[in-house]
Amino acid sequence: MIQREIMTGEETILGRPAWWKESVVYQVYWRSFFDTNGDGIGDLRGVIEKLDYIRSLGVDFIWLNPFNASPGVDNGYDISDYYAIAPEAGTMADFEELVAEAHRRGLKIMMDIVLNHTSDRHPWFLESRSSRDNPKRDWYIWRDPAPDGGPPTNWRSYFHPSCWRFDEATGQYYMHSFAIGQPDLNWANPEVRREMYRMLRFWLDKGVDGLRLDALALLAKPKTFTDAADPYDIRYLTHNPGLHDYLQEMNREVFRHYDIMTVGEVAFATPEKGLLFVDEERKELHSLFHFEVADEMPSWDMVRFKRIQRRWAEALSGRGVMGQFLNNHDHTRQVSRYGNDREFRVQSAKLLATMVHTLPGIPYVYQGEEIGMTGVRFDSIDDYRDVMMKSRYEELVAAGRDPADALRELAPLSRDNSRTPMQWSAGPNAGFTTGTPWIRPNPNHAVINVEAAEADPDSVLHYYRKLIALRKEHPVMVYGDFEDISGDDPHVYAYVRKLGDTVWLVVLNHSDQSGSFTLPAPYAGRTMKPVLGNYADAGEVTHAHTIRLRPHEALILHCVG
Ligand code: ISL
Ligand code: CA
Repeated sequence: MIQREIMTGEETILGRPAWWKESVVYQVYWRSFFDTNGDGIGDLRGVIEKLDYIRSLGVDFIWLNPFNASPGVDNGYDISDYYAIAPEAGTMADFEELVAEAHRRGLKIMMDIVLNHTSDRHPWFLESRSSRDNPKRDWYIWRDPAPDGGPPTNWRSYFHPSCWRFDEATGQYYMHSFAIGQPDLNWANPEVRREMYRMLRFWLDKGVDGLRLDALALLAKPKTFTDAADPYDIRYLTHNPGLHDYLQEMNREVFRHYDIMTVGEVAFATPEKGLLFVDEERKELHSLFHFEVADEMPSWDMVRFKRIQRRWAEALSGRGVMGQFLNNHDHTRQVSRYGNDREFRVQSAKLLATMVHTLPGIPYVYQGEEIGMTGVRFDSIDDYRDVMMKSRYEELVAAGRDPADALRELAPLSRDNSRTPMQWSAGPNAGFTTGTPWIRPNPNHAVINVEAAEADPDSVLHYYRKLIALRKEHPVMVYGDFEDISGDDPHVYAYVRKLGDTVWLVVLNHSDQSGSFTLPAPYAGRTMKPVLGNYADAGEVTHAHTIRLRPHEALILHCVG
């Protein structure tokens, strides 16, 4: 907890102080984290065994990707029983032990809740599809075929050319915004909403401390089911009328009765739309992830990134909170996608971390990011596992694309880049499993692994620990206001965080070349002490007007004079 005395009444960028605003979240994709029973799949007992490691990072929350019963069409985001644990993840006793053991270490557990759809094997859907007049028919989205017998609209799904699947038995189509095995729930039906709130309370009553709410922007469906002008621009599936009524009801029925943190996964959120989810006055969510970077900025573009950060800081300032992240289980590893994972991998990984942890918002660390893990390039589609990757590959090849060409195009942004096993050691299967891993490890686990990082004082891992520890003692990182003082410089990102009389300057040289930054007034000529730097010899800056920067150099400076 950050000391309070300096916070009373001060206007801060994250608004009034709250414990959850001071959090750092570590995302555990448990099926790739650590396998304890040799079946080649990570499990909850594996998370239990690694709790001391997670604790050693200094993080507050563990975000677990879904572990409910699921046929695994979309690696657990297709749930067939919200009240059961997937057998490959473990048992309810394992989950309860994980919560207890995490709490014993001062760690909180954030569950990943899939509200928009279930598995097509869920009993609710089996009932719904059994007949047109089944009481659960209206729990899902069913429509008659179009006049030509085809799908009701031309809408695509995230994974397939159409979001409609014809059901022979009842002669109607059902809607699936994602995989065919993920039928969308009908949130306009109060029975569905009531049941989902009951499910949330079940898990919160077990001691869950946070909720990551999956695909939240899709809960409300378009008012009219008519063809989209551009079926590829799937914005029409998101931010439809009624969405905020559902979230305000969810807050009234569930969230406000627990001392938790919620974070919404909100695709296609702009700062203006995002504020509607997290404005504290509106009592919906505590925080959100937007995707203006991860979904809409395919490769690094510093100027675009700066503008996105400025717009979000201005829109949310003092009113709402966002999560800061550059990768997760859906988005390839940040040092490969947005940094330099070759000759400057270590410095680049540290620079990106410094940026995520010093920009306004709650920082998220995706497993393996803390040791600078990189994306992967498998040379056969058979080595990939992700339903999104495989269905897009099939679509391209069916359209006549050369298979090798299709693979080359899809590989860089494949979600499997982030799903290869956590690299614990240089040993077999990266120390992840004694069995056959469900997905091949990245061959570079021979050099990039936790064991090697622990032994190397200059490793990315030790840097993450220092960076996260800073947050616990310096409220300026959490609550300080934010001013970008580097304009549209395409390589150097420099911004000020200020809280009371504490002034920090963060200077980042996102480039393979050396660079420099000329300090604008009133910082020119000041004396600045290094708080943290990613080159061992980061020195004091005295009466400087220009700061010289090495390739991918990151500096956090405290203005003292
Ligand atoms: O990966 C994306 C597209 O680039 C994201 O937009 C993502 O697909 C979308 O925001 C929803 O993701 C979530 O729901 C999906 C699941 O496949 C993802 O793993 C999950 O993060 C369906 O449940
Ligand atoms: Ca296992």
